[in-house]
Amino acid sequence: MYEPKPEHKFTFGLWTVGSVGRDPFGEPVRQPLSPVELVHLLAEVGAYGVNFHDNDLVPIDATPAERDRIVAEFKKALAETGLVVPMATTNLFSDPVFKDGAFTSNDPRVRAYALQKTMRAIDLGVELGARVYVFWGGREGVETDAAKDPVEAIKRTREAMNFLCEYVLDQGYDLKFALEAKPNEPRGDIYNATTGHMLAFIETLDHPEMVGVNPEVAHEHMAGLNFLHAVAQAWEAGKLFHIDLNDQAFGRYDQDLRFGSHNIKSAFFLVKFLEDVGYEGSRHFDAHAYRTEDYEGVKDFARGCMRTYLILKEKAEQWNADPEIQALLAEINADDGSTDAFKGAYSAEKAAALKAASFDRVALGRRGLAYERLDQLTMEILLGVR
Ligand code: DIG
Ligand code: MN
Ligand code: MN
Repeated sequence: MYEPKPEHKFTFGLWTVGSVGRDPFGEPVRQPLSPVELVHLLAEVGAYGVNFHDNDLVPIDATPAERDRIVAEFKKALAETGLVVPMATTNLFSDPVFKDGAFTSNDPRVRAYALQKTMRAIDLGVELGARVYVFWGGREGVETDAAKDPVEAIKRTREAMNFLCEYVLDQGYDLKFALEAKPNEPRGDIYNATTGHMLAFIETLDHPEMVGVNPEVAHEHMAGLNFLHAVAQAWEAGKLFHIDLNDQAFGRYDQDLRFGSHNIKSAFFLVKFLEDVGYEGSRHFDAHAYRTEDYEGVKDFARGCMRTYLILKEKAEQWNADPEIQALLAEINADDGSTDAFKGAYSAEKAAALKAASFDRVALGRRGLAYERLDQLTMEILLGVR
């Protein structure tokens, strides 16, 4: 029961199970594992795929010969384990050169270097089979708005994304871009702070059809938002190109907790949505184990992400099949047909008929909607007593 299989498309970044447990107030607690060792660890726990930032795999100062050796060894581990690489991304946030951002840096040389680094990282990702390329602008922000004009920052980001879309087209790569929002941390405020901001920004690009979003649970929660609503809006717009699953207490720093370990109810409605709509992308866990853990604990973390997803998937099937829940939903959404004449596209006749129509406002306001019963039934499924 709840054993991960390839068709579940569970993926992890090298940086997730490879996290050595460093935090702003503490040194690493785990010895680093090589990308090859991490691929074997992910295979052992039953993952489908592995993702990476360029420098998770190839150190930023590696020579071309070292790069080729590392890539060859990584490919060998992928072949041995059967793991695939659905997504790749660029580290444009760790090296000091990006301390004031990459694409939005005030230094044009840094902006140019960021483009060069990203093109090379895209080449590497495509070489390893990636079809989705994530952009998380962790340093694209400010601590003081004295430093940068936010309009200029938007224009620089747009220029970079347009350039890179043209690069992908020029190279003939089968690659889609997924933009990941976060409201803050490590910068005081990060531009394009939520998935909603990203959806608006995408429409201003030269090739919006190539660009979607990669919403992350923790990041929308940090903004105090309902993650399901962000995902649903992205899906409805045809822009849910990838997703970062984890968990997060509201009002905290980016915890990147094991999926479903903090907000079971919101995780349930998210899994139900992804399964109900037939989302076919990766279920990517951008999370890491508690700093207290050794590598056996890291495996527990990875297994827990996948098990919880599968348990909630089964709960969603139970919810969809529950006769009392379905009867309540039918009652709640009943339509007596009395407004059919007003539905659909506007017409002057419809407007005139609607303006002349009469409604029993008081009676409509008195109607009880049974959401308490509906939610209690949901909770009882989640609590395992139904
Ligand atoms: C952080 O949430 C970011 C980075 O880990 C990475 O660039 C992206 C990919 O999932 N998520
Ligand atoms: Mn995060
Ligand atoms: Mn993420």
